[in-house]
Amino acid sequence: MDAYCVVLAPIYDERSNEFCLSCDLSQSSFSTESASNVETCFGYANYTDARQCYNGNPHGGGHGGVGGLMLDPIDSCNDPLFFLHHAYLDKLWWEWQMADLPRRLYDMGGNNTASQYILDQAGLSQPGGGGMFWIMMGIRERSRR
Ligand SMILES: [Cu+2]
Repeated sequence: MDAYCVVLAPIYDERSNEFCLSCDLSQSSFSTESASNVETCFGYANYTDARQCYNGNPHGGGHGGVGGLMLDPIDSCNDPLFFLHHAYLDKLWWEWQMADLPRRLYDMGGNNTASQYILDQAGLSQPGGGGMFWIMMGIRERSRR
């Protein structure tokens, strides 16, 4: 298969000077976004269970179904499909909240940080370890160049 590069904008990327869109469509991953899975998530009554369900599938199914750049936990936001996918997840989330207002607006639980896997990919540590401060300082330094 030929590889094509779509350069969206001149952005800084430590791994290369060119940032390419890529995909590797997977029907099996897309199928995890089925209506029945979405209904299963909608059926959870508390934030912790619903969040875990939505985050697994349909969230993971959208990333995995497109593949390529959308699988990158840090850079997937550079793919325009990321915003289409996450706008849909926001819609699903709002529908879940509206099913039991106002209780679901304030229901919280679990971690309020990214998973350790995501933090590892970004070179970050859990908050409280001082790592975030130095990462933020690095971003600030980078933006001055
Ligand atoms: Cu996502």
